[in-house]
Amino acid sequence: MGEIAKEKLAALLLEYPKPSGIILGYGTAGFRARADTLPWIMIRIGLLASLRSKVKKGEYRIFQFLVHILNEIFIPACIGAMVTASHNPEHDNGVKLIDPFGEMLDQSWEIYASNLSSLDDSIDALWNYLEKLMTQLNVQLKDKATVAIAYDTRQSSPLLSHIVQRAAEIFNTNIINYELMTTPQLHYTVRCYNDNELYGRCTEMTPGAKHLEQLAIDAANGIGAQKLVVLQQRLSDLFKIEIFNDGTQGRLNEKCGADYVKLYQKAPEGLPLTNYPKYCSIDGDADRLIYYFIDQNQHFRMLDGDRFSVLFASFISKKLKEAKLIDQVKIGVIQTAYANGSSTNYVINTMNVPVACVPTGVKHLHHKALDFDVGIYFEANGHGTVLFSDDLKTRVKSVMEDENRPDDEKLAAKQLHVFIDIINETVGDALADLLATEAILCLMNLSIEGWLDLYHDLPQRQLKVAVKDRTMIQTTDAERRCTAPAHLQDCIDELVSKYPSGRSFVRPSGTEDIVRVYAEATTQADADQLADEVRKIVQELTK
Ligand code: 16G
Ligand code: ZN
Repeated sequence: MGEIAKEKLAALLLEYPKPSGIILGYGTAGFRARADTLPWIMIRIGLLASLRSKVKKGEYRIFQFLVHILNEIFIPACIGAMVTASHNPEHDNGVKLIDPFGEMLDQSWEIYASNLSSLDDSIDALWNYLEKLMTQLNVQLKDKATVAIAYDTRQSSPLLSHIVQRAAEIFNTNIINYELMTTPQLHYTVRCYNDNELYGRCTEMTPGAKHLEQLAIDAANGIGAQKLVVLQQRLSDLFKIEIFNDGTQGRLNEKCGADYVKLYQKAPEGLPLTNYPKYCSIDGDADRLIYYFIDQNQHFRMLDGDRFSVLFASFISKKLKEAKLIDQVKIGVIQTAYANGSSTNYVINTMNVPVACVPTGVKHLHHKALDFDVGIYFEANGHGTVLFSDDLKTRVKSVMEDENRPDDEKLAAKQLHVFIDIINETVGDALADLLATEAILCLMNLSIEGWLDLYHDLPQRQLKVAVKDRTMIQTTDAERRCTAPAHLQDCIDELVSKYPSGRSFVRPSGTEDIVRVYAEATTQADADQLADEVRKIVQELTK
């Protein structure tokens, strides 16, 4: 078996050779680069997905004991491989692996991904590494594996995912090809598969008899558009949605999508700001969501990730109180340094909910959210979700079903139960978040203006700084403070102290070869100036 597999792999390497001099690390978003430079890495990711599945065999199967009795101990856990470059331009692509619980690939495996990536096309060297890795992981080529593959609407995606499939198949892998899916859908699907569908099935919600307000959605010309059409039809009696940038004309993520709206703080092209009470944008693989509307003064107003945290946390606390569950529940909001200071202040001081700050990157937020019974996390870019502990889920259900409880307590528990059902706990999911948001606005009788008015953002500015070597910048305290180069933090502190409510931090980007500067203050002019002063000092100290 080994010889044949080795030959097949050698042939695949010849077919999709690694360009010379290319270096690609498995970062926060998996592997990501220009699509035409990626085929070779798909071979490595296919192999790795297969190994990961072999290692995780049966571990997450409920009824494992039955499986055992049936002598099928080698049922592998399903690993996901998602081919997408999310909000990045159409010409980029990427791939990332999804672990059995629907979460991102365990950090301890990122190094194997990067090691495989660093090896060139020499079949002997690669084979050698794979054999060593298999010994270390205690798995064999003949062990079965299951890999679920899906991809976004990029032109390059079918070929790239096909390479993942062919590589994985060399390692005795059963492939489930879901073809076109959003990233969160694949996360959720992997989780359901591994839990024998006990975790959930794809469900939608019905918040009550009330009609929801109309919503215009910019689908970034991505995969979300196709999935939104299904929602649109299923929800047509309850909720009228209009889909723009549905992929029939414009290009993926080009002047549209959540990232564009967030970055430029303006409406996307291809979506007319006409008479809709509210609008939203998702990104190319539908895991980010940003809302906006035009206010009475004809100003563009945006609601980003921080706003979802506040809305979701308000709703959940309210329902927990109504269901008389709040006292026993540890609830927390998880943010990054990019969260607007006003949102942090509101959550802590008005809502009395603790806030944890973690480094940028979904995996950090997700991990921290597991510390709570209700862990609400969002990055300012609109990626986020809510995690509920099993214990709380059980308690919510028991209140809902307790005949001795008053009706209002049971109703609140039921609403929480529905919320838990809607939300995609495996990862931030623009479509699930959108449904949850609409349901909450309706149930709390809150308009989009009312939602925006909960607190007032501090003006902020973000800048990119090109430096010789971005790793010169080192940070601590969830990226809020610098430890290197020397004196940088002292200089930032001094600059910040000159501005009322000033705050600023710098961090090396994990996705681009630049350093990012963030500043906020009480006026836009101050925020701009502070950001610029910090930029200068970064340039000075990294020369
Ligand atoms: C990646 C991360 C995102 C983070 C961004 C930061 C995931 C799935 N995505 O896109 O969470 O906000 O990187 O980029 O983790 P930066 O390091 O370039 O600022
Ligand atoms: Zn995305």
